[in-house]
Amino acid sequence: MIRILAALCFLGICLGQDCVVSNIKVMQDFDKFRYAGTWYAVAKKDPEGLFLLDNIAAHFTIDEYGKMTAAAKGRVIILNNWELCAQMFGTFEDTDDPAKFKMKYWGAASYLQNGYDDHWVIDTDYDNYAITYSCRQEDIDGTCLDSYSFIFSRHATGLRPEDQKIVHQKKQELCLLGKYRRVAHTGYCDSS
Ligand code: RTL
Repeated sequence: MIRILAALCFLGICLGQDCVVSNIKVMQDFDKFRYAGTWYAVAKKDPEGLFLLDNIAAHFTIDEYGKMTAAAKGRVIILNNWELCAQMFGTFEDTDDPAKFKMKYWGAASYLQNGYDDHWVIDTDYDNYAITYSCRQEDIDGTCLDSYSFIFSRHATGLRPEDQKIVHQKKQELCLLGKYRRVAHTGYCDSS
């Protein structure tokens, strides 16, 4: 019996984890004012297609109307072999859930990607780590077919060991454990 329970637990069933996007738990009582400021991506799970490669940092601002905006930078390779530091901008629309935003984004240059993505804050302690998630395409069973996720830190050097434990748990809840790659910070975008 114990073994069967352990096996079910291993499959995620006893964690209440079914990988359905609408069942994903997000940050409770999210406070965008505390989220504001600079975050460095220390790990990411990529979506399909072109994406930010590394040296990714984002600065979130709340304007006088309470609307959140962001400026982000990251190394990209476009047109197969043109490497550059992409300067990106995003505006966030509030939704019924304070931790779930709709993000309109575009690049400083017209040849950079633009789009309209979910921006869900899964968890944060505001001072050290934040985990964001975006599902671009849902399957008919409600699970996600194309997602990306960032592990952000207030420091480019990484996360504290105590935060890594929480992040590991959240990756599992997102059904993305093992799908993240470390994001290098080499100074590539520092001068642009
Ligand atoms: C993140 C933080 C908040 C601001 C913005 C973000 C997303 C940027 C994306 C950029 C993709 C750029 C590409 C350029 C190549 O043409 C969530 C980091 C805007 C998704 C692929």
